[in-house]
Amino acid sequence: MTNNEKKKHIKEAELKDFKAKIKAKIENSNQVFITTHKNPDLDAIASALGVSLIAKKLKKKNYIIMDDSIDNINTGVLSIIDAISNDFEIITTAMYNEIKSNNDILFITDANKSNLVSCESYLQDFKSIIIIDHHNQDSKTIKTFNKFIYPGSSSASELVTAILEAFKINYGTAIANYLLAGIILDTNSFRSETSTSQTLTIVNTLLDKGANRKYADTLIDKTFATEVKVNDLIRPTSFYNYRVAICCGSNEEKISPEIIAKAADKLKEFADISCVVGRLDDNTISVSARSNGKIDVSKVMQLLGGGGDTFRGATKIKGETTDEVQKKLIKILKPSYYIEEKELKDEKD
Ligand SMILES: [Mn+2]
Repeated sequence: MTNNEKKKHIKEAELKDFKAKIKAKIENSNQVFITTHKNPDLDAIASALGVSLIAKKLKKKNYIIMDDSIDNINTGVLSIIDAISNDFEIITTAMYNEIKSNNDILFITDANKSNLVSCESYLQDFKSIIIIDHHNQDSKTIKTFNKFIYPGSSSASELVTAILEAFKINYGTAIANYLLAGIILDTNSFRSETSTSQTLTIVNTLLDKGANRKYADTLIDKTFATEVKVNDLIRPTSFYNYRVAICCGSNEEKISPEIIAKAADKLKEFADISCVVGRLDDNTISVSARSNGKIDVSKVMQLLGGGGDTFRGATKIKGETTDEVQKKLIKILKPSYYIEEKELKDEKD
């Protein structure tokens, strides 16, 4: 395999096959539903909108299912939802329940695990489930033959843009901006190892459609207040062997998952692997982890009940303190763990 091939995740033939498959599935369905992960970010909403465009092109009635309450949705995603509300239909699972038929299909973007999507308890309703995602698969991955999953890819937005191109769908500046924002967010402004030559080719396509890097950037929460919170959170970070950065937030103070994720992104610039632990609510601790690829961070998060891909991972842990979670992380990230894979399994028992 040449270096250039290695940096391309989607093969032309696979894209062509997938396009033919979903075209047939959409055409043979009654209605198309689209969902993404709970607490949607820019990549989630942009990729879901992209799939909606495909269904529209094939003249099929389609809806995006989203159960998150407005107060939990971040400002960038909220401004997109406001802007598109006349052209796309976003519904809750309760509304889905009213309109479902026995010949509907479901697309899931930016997630592949049942526990991450709002319509988890309705998955058996659908005639087909089609997943478009860039996260690793594990035991919770929804079982379906219709998967377009490339864990080495930057984002669901990158994958969906490639599919939109395959369908030769014409879309305007707004959607191009949202997809670009999804890619910028998930690559931490092209700093991540997952931003490949293919990512940049896709970005070119979006720029040709009128996307504007500066505008896309404004959708990403970069307020001064956020920056201060991220900096406060990472102050007590400790560095361990093999350039491991572990940051343990306060056990008393609640902090948003976005801040925890941003802190992990920021710390990764100074380490091979970064893990940030913070309290989400009275009962839940959240961990975000990032890696430059030397260590598969999804394996680390799996040991704590979570998942992700080589470069990004996360988990939520109930009934523990931030300190207890930090101690577990320190233990897991001992260099010996990566010398003896076996030890990983032993520790888990
Ligand atoms: Mn994503």
